[in-house]
Amino acid sequence: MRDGAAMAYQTLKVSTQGAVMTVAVDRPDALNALNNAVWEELLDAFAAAEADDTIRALLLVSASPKSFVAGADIKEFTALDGLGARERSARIMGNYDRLRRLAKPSVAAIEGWCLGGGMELALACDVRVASRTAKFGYPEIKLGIFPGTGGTVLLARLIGAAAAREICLLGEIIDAERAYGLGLVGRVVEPPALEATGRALAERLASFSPVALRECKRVLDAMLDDDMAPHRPTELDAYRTAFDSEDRHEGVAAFIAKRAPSFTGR
Ligand code: CO8
Repeated sequence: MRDGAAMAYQTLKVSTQGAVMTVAVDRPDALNALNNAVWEELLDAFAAAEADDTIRALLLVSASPKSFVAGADIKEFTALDGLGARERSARIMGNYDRLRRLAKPSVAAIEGWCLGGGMELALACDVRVASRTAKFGYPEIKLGIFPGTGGTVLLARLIGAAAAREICLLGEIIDAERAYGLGLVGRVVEPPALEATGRALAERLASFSPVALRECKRVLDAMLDDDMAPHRPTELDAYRTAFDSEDRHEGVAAFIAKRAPSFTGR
């Protein structure tokens, strides 16, 4: 791809500088929540990066200081039943796997909200750097669901079972310092330094042997895949059950109505 060129997307900002392709989800009215259209375009951008020999690293950034990605688009959940959610979750697990398994390394430079599916997107990248003002978490539990698109097991594998339990079950929003302490991000920088730090990391990766990077990632991914594969059917079935509950309908309705949910256990 031509240097400095921007690719035309409806929901993403994508550009290339040198050997680095930069991608940002760009839906400011929904804090960059991931809807179906975003996923289609992200997959297209990942495929374009994979196919282009001049691109040697991917950089995912926030399109605005307010939000990296505030999760999946909750408003799309109203039309889904448990079976539909199970199928969609399986597809989205595959999308995160695709990013994680790209032959080219990826960096997430995170500013603002990095929640739910947005945190899973960041966790699918190889390296993460956060602005001191970034905020992380899996708030799904407040919607009557849980991070059932691979995020539960992946988090436990990346930062350990005890910390993952807290994050999944409490649904708390944590700041960048705590995320660093837990190993969710590898470094934290002041907001003005984020872009340059993310780019420097991506350029550093782009300077290494693509063969060595690809093969190293293949080994790291094989380990993670072996760990996660046996749990996937359980995760998908559990997600279907949660999605079919009255509590999930209540959680989603409460979010849309901007009120606190009231859960009954049905
Ligand atoms: N989905 C849809 N719209 C959203 C989302 C979202 N995840 N997050 C924010 N928005 C919208 C709001 O509805 C609001 O829209 P409007 O102006 O039309 O009312 C606009 O963005 C701005 O948001 P707020 O007014 O709420 O902004 P605040 O600064 O007051 O609050 C928060 C910011 C705390 C980030 C708040 O917006 C929030 O809690 N967002 C939801 C976060 C969340 O729960 N994320 C997890 C989503 S579920 C998920 O990611 C699981 C993935 C699995 C998918 C599998 C499908 C089968």
